[in-house]
Amino acid sequence: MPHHTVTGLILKKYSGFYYVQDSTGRIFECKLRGKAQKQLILTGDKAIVTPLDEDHAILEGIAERRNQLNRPRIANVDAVLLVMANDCPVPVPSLLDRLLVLTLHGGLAPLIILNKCDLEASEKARQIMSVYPELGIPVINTSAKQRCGLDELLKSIAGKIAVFAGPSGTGKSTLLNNLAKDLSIKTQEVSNKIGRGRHTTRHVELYPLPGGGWIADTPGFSTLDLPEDLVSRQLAAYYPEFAPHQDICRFSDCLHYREKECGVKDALQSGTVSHLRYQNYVAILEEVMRNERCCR
Ligand SMILES: Nc1nc2c(ncn2[C@@H]2O[C@H](COP(=O)(O)OP(=O)(O)OP(=O)(O)O)[C@@H](O)[C@H]2O)c(=O)[nH]1
Ligand SMILES: [Mg+2]
Ligand SMILES: [Zn+2]
Repeated sequence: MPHHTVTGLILKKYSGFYYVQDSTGRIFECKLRGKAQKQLILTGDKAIVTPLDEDHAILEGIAERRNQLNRPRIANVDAVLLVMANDCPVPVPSLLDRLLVLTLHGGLAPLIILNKCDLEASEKARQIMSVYPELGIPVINTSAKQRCGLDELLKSIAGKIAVFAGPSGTGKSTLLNNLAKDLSIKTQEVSNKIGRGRHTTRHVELYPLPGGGWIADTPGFSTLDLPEDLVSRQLAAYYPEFAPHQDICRFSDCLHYREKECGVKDALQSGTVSHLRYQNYVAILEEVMRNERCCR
């Protein structure tokens, strides 16, 4: 007798098991059917499973993926939450711009979270507030500590798959703990380990949000590789504020770098384009050009 299959979302992979949540909220611990399936299955993939009982199922396969992030490894992401802190640590705008380039290059929607708004804003945090919202990149102020701004954040990611990214110590895990609805899976998993008190993010896991949607944590980082397939000509496209000035550039393939008669550099002189953003653009551009020269 053929069993009926159901579809669900892969919340995590753990010790050879896949945890799949169906539309009614049931979570199945799944084993992959046979050894035939060699394809990489990721957290965030839409799975087709055959339930065996209330809690167990066989993972038959996955549906086509909309997109895939490599850090963390997760599929079908709708929003990347770039978390910076008002202070402690002070935001690093060059890292933020690299994250933005990476996010936009992946075709994903970025959202900046400026956490720790209970602390006085550092100079760099004020810069972020003055530059990015004008570019159409939303900035949400939060305090995980005082539980401020969390409703606005929840509203902007409702029904979506969102993932945190950003430097260490900015409060990603604290935000997650304050946002996620049901941390039973997480608690369970910590106790399985060698009794470590702190939750260490070694695998990618989606946590359900109140009001629908899921969120994943990522360990922080201080450096970030650029996408391997990013070419110098593409980069300006990830700087939306350059667009209105490019028509004035003398060369249609202007990189807004060493060229003369460049509309973007004119806009920089007149203050329409921010120096901070342009500096970061040039730094990334030079790195991409170096890679193009030596590695391609
Ligand atoms: N003042 C203040 N401190 C906060 C806030 N959110 C988090 N913290 C503190 O900041 C420190 C780092 O928080 P985490 O949540 O571990 O930071 P993280 O981004 O997950 O760091 P990594 O996992 O290393 O990437 C902890 O001591 C938190 O208590 C906040 O809104 N305000
Ligand atoms: Mg963390
Ligand atoms: Zn130009």
